[in-house]
Amino acid sequence: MAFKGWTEIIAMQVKEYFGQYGVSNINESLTKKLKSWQDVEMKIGITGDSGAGKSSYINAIRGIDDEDKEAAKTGPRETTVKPTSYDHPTNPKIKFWDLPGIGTTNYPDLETYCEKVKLETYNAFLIFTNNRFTEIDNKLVKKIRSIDKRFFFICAKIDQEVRAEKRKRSFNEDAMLEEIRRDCLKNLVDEGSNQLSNEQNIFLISNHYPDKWEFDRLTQAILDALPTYQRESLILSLGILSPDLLQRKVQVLKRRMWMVASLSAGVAVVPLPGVSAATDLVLITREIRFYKSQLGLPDKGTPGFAMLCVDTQRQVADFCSMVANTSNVGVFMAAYASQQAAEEVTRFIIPLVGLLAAGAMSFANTYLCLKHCLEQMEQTALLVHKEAFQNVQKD
Ligand SMILES: Nc1nc2c(ncn2[C@@H]2O[C@H](COP(=O)(O)OP(=O)(O)O)[C@@H](O)[C@H]2O)c(=O)[nH]1
Ligand SMILES: [Mg+2]
Repeated sequence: MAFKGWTEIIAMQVKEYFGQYGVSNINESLTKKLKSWQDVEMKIGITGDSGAGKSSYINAIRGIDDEDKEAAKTGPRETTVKPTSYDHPTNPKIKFWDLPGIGTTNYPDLETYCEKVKLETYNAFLIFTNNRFTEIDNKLVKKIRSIDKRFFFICAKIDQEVRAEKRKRSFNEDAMLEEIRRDCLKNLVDEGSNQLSNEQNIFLISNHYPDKWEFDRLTQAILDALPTYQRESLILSLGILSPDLLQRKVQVLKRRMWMVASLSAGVAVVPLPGVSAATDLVLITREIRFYKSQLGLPDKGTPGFAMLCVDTQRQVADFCSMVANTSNVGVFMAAYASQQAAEEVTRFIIPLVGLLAAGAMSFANTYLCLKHCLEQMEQTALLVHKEAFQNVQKD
């Protein structure tokens, strides 16, 4: 049966949740859970050589320009003298901490550094280098490892190095990157010459070209280093930078669907004459708008929209008009509500949560509508990303 795979998945998610929390105050607790990604706190510590591109990285990952009012100050002579935190633009609970380098006046040695910076309060560390990792970096890594935190080594400004080397007739980019990686690795050793890290933890990036080299691999690695709840929160907080991240967003959004569907079913259980259908649509419209912003579909009239080809513009415009008001979402829902599919889902849901039985049809239809909509939006978002990427390449 075509629906079996995913109906079983929702069935499991619903069962687990209801098993754990019961069904009392279900509306309140699900509404809270849907918003909870914004409440997860996280601190990413960014440290290393001055001028190595730390502040520029913070701006790049936050998706803002170096010259924005909110941006971390960057420049050849701009040095961070005390730890400064930068909020994520869409989620202020996520903080990137621009930490001063060890060996600067206020932090002459590792001991003073650890005491003032309080390493244990961070979730992960990024260590930037100008050209090679030094003994002090290695001591810091040992310390970070001893408190069981994850760390990544970053060589930024790869664009600069590639540009400089390109002048040579024998230039081979892959060989050059491999050599930089090997050189970094050679210096990442403790006093007993034991390797402190492997190649996987070294990232060659450019803050000025985040869609090239290993910027995206670094984003994925940071996400993978976090516990699930922090990972999901960060995935939803990041702007779209790559197809991989887009797919991760879709996965996280899919895991929310049953909650939205349960809320819509909950409304149906307590019928408020003339209100329940409208309330459902408000909830669903809000969620579909969330998909649209999460997947980075541009609004009509924006420069991002203008750059797309005509066919993609048409697809994006269709989504824009759909989410413009609840009645358009209602029309969309009516078109995709499938009796057969809904009955299929309903059969799974009723035995699981008796209280939801009366709203099981509403659950199924909401779920199917959201699923269909997200899948369509994902396809369009991939096109948008591809075309935006092609435009960057042309620059
Ligand atoms: N070409 C290039 N320049 C960069 C890159 N990252 C930073 N820079 C430049 O390097 C200088 C120092 O960067 P900044 O982020 O302030 O370094 P920080 O001291 O480690 O915070 C600035 O002029 C940046 O514009 C990069 O990836 N590529
Ligand atoms: Mg700086």
